[in-house]
Amino acid sequence: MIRDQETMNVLLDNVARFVRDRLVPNEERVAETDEIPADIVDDMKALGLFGLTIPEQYGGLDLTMEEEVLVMFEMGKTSPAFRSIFGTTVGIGSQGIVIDGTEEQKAKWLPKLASGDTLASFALTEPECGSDAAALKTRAVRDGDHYVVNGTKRFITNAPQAGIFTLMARTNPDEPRAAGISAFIVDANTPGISFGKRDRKMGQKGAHTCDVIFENCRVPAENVIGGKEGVGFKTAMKVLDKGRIHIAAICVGVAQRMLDDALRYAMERKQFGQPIGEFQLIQAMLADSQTELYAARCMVLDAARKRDNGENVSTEASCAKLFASEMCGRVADRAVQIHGGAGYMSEYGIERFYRDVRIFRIYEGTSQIQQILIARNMMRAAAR
Ligand code: COS
Repeated sequence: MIRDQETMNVLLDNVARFVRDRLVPNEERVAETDEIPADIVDDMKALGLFGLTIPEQYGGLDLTMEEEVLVMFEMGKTSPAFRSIFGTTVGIGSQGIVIDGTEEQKAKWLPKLASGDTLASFALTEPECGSDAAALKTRAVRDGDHYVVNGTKRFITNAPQAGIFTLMARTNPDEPRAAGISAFIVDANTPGISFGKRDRKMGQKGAHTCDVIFENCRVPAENVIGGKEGVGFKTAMKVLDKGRIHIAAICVGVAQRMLDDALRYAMERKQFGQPIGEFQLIQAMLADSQTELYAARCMVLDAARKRDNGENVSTEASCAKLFASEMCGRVADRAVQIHGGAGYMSEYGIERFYRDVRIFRIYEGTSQIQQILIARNMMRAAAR
């Protein structure tokens, strides 16, 4: 749902200009230094990027899902690490509070997130629990008006910079699966939190992940999201339904960028006396990529509109994430192939995208988890 087309056009123009003029020229620098320059983060704050999805009354832009994916289609046209620095705050880090938080929790935390003064991270994954999220072991034991948290969270995006964590921990040890899990807002400065060393990753230099270790960390009981124990897994799943549409939109944006680069190269690069784009085998790769990209864009927009209509989009979110992330991987592969030897060389940038996009098929639920979710939802619907 687009609330006001004119305002939306201004926002999309601003984001497109920012991507073209500020981010694209800094892609290599970020890849080399593994840091996003502070002045770029300041510009992102000024543009309102940290508050895209936060309700207006708390200082955000309160974008609908359709508006959000349109912004992500633009944001995707540069290194995905740029999206990552604000992506956890507008996405999985904040949405637990937005969707299930109490009024007091929203008023206390959301304004700081919307301005970008505080970054939010999502702490679900653990060393022994990735796809099987309901098996998490981090414990939160009630002690007076606090909970004492112990456990380790793994591969947590933006953890080194985070001001708060949306933490999923087990409050009921007698409930070994989802019903024993609660969601918490945890201030990153709470004593008892320490960080592992920064992970060395295949791609997305500039986007940082690490372990977050909780040792007798005392979290106020008032920080249980929604004030209710035992529903934290559901909060996490609702957050991921939305997050998966967001990631699918980014996949569309990055695939568009890679295809634009491949098309330009195919029209410039000459072999056998003519631009390689004149050869039908190159054309097939361009056409297949364009077709799949179009399909993914349509799916993402449809899932977003359905969510805006208040429909349950668990299946659509998984379909969009599955198709768009796999499409993005295929487009990356073809873009490298069209570039030939140059595609393998760092200075052309396309090999960097090839590495950067590999994670899209893994995080916020692997392709295999999306397949399981889709099939399960189909069978449940058929049984009803
Ligand atoms: N919205 C609201 N509630 C949901 C939900 C959703 N999208 N999905 C599940 N739930 C509820 C279920 O209804 C169930 O509640 P009831 O017992 O009251 O009916 C509860 O949550 C448990 O759900 P389920 O039984 O489906 O849990 P499972 O352990 O079988 O599996 C999967 C859940 C595999 C889908 C889940 O663990 C998952 O998404 N794993 C991937 C995790 C992930 O994406 N990690 C990435 C880390 S973040 S970068």
